[in-house]
Amino acid sequence: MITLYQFYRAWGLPSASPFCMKVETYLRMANLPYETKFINNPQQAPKGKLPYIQIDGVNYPDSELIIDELKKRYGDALDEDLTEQQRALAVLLDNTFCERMYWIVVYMRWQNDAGWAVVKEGYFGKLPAIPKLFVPSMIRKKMLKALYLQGNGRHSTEEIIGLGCKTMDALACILGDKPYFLGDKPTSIDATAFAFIANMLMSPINDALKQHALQFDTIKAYCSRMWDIYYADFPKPAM
Ligand SMILES: N[C@@H](CCC(=O)N[C@@H](CS)C(=O)NCC(=O)O)C(=O)O
Repeated sequence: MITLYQFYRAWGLPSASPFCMKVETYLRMANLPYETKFINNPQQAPKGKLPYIQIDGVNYPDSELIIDELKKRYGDALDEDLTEQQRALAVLLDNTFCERMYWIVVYMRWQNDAGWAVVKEGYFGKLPAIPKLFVPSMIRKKMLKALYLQGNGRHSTEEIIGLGCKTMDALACILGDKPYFLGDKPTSIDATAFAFIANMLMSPINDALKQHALQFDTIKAYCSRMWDIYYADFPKPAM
């Protein structure tokens, strides 16, 4: 049995962490039976970040390495028909979501004050009174430091929204009128794409980036389609 360790569910999403949602979506897409264990503190994870999975007592951290491991162990039926060029595009799309979009989402959640107000309540609202006094600001400080070191933390909100919209335009162009990112059939890159797109379109943070993405009917329909197929057991959040 595969055990997926991830954050507690939030905002009506399978996870407010796009990386956790990416792995859970992949498990569902690949029809791999799994159980979920929820934890609050990523310091308990092998590399201090979530998600990680456990198979036969062995831990595998990092969404990309997890999916590589799952493909190696259980086969890769989802991607078997892809051409070499499509496989290459999938790698670049994964990099775009996980390395570019992620830091834009992090900025809009932790550095932008409007996003932070929603995150503070959504992530920490249920903490007992004493930790609630210092845990949110402690973690925000850590995230702001990470953003500063990564570089996005040095930009204004307007600059970040501009960069995010540019990437969203490119993603909408690649999706085009296709039902899935690489064609008529869902492939493993859709686990990543859907996790990030849902985390932007279905989160309660109503920023300019979300408003921009919502202008693409194709992106909205994609998000809705993926939800209906893979999360029919969850109520669908509004967009
Ligand atoms: N490269 C990792 C990134 C995972 C990641 O950044 N997870 C975040 C949540 S979205 C986390 O656990 N952060 C906790 C921390 O940095 O302390 C992956 O693909 O799984």
